[in-house]
Amino acid sequence: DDERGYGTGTITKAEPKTKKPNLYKVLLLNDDYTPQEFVVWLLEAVFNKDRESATRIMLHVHQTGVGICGIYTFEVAETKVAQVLELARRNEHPLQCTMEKE
Ligand code: TYC
Repeated sequence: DDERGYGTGTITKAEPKTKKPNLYKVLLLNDDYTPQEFVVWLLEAVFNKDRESATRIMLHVHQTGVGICGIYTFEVAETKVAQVLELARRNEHPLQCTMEKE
């Protein structure tokens, strides 16, 4: 728009921004060695789950092999996967975590 002159500006209308971000599921994988309590603690610490949801997700992974911890934009999902792998590594657990486009 031209705010300096009269009648020379182009009239524009802002369209609402409707572009949706790509979303990614963060998946936790089962293994035979990581303690159940560590997985519950991690779901609380990294994914902001309460104890009840964390326990439900952990048991689902334990029983089926894989489960969804949450759905996030790319950078948030990447950060959470990295946090899980670093915490698992620091505690010498083989816990695996990955992300998958929705
Ligand atoms: N299967 C593990 C055990 O019996 C518990 C576990 C649950 C491990 C979920 C990983 O993502 C996982 N100690």
